[in-house]
Amino acid sequence: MNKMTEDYGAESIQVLEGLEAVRKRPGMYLGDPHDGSALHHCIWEVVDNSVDEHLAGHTASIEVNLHKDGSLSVRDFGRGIPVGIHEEYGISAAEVIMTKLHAGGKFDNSSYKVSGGLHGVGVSAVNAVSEWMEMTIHRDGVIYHQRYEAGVPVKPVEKIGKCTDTGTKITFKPDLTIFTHITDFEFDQIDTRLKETSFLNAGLEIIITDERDDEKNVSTHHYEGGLAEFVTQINSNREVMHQEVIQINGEKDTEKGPVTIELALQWSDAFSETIFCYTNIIRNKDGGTHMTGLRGALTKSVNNHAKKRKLLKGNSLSGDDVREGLSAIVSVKHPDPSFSSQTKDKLVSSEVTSIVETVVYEKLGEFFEENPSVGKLIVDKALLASKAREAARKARDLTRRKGVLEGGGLPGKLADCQSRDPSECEVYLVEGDSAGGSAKTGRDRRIQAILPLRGKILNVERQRRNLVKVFQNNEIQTMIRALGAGVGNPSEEESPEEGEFDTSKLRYSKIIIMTDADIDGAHIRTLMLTFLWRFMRPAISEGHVYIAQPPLYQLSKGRVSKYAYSDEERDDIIEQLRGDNPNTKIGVQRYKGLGEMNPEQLWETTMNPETRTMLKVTVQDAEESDRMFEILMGEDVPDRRAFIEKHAKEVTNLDI
Ligand code: 0RA
Repeated sequence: MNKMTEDYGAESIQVLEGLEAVRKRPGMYLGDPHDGSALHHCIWEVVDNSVDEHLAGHTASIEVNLHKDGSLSVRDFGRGIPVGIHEEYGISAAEVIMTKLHAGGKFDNSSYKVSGGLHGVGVSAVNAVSEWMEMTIHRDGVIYHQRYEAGVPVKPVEKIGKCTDTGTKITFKPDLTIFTHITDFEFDQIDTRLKETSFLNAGLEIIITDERDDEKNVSTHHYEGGLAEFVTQINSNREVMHQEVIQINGEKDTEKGPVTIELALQWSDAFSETIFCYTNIIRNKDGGTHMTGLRGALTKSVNNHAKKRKLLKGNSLSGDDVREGLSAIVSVKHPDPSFSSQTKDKLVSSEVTSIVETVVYEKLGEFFEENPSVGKLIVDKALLASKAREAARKARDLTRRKGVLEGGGLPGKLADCQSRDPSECEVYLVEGDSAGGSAKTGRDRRIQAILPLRGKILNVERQRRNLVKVFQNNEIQTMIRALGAGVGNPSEEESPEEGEFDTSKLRYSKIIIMTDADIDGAHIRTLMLTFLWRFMRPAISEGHVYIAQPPLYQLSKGRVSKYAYSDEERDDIIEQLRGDNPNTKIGVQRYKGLGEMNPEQLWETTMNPETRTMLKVTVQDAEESDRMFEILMGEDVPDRRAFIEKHAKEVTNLDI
């Protein structure tokens, strides 16, 4: 064995150990491998490298393809990963990047680290959790190629042809011994995220092609307008309060190098607040110091303007009030940022707070000076928000006191469970008294409580300015008292107020919505979710809310009876029951309402914790959920109509 091969071999072993760590603990490097987050993180990791090539000015376009066999490729037209022999490792630099954990940092090459150490774990971590990966590089007129299996190169980098262009293509197939449950790439999630990437990189074109269905699905993103265009798009279904998106740019030199900030913001008539924060093009979903700086500056400058123009009589406006209806993007470029975790969900570099705060306060002040009428609109809206919040607080107190007066506060309609240990208790919110009756009889009364709710509960989305009405509503009061954890989403930055919703006080760890399997049932379920989202959001975001899945059919042959939860399952069971005799005419009962089932059937099919299936309500994206509730449950009819027309063709199971 000559020296060269020996080195190569020794190197491989070390590399293998590095990547073995990722395979053993993928969660530490990439997020949860079971719920789709690590799976999709792999894509962002690979795409980020190509985005870097764009930032360095070498590629205008990135192509992402979802292939039929479950693999995915990312291609750019940049310089191509360097292939020369790496001094330290004695193997091709490209191979080092692909197989060495954090190899990105090893290249102390300023042209590579354009946007400043912005990467997560690097492409090698993705390689580690891939059944196979292939790298193709076009560079210096030559096509280079290398294949890996579970992160291990099958052979050294090879020349496989000639070319006239340049660029890099990485294809990988996730290893399904590592990823479970959610193992398919989700087009919508990829599309949303990469759209965001192209907004943040004005001029970069990203083309996503889903080849998995016979009919290809292609989505192209290319925005010259950058952040301002992003805000315009977020507010596209809303009435804006000023036509022009406010844009703010600033830069400050720090010990670590220059920090630049870019912001775009616009107020609309919405009730929610939408703020997206980024550091070096990476989304920080829990905000951080840039968010703190922005919020501080907003509260200060709106109050300042209100006082100057004598628009304010009483107390200062709170941050929550000022931000009602705001859509904003804040994007920071930092040479050496710190985050609270590997996944970069929150920026913690403390110097950023005052940089953002100073720049925004100054520029927003100028904007209000130049546009006093817009300033007044924003102050007036904040004043309305503040009044609504005050009225809601009073109504909430009243509800609480009334509960106490009526002795312990548990509503009469609640059939409570015996256990007092919330971790094992669950409450069914049931549509209608008759289903409620069956559920009461059929339940496990030790741990299952039943709360029957009458008919359609109030659509709280249409009462955003009239919260008093929400708190006075009977069914809603009943729910608040049964759950026992208060009501009202706590503000993120202000300390929680007495009586605001607090999951640690929940009397049940599972809140299960159980409605009929028909259109009305779906509507009632949506109304309940709307209420929970707007007034008890932590119950949803902390995973306490579930949707019961009652069967759609009972199928019987003689004394054998089976349940089907979908049309497909129904057909399968019919076939199975018929066996060899296609003429057996199987009894099919379609359940329209929970009330059609007797207590035993309800227990057996829907409520028995040992055998039931339930859907857990989760939140991928709080901002998108806000928009969906606004569109689907809010006041604006044309928006809803447009949404329904656009999505009507996706409906597969409609039973009127
Ligand atoms: C290191 C150095 C250079 C380019 C790259 C890496 C590079 C990496 C990736 C990953 C995906 N696409 C990429 N394109 C380029 C600079 C090489 C030079 O100076 O020519």
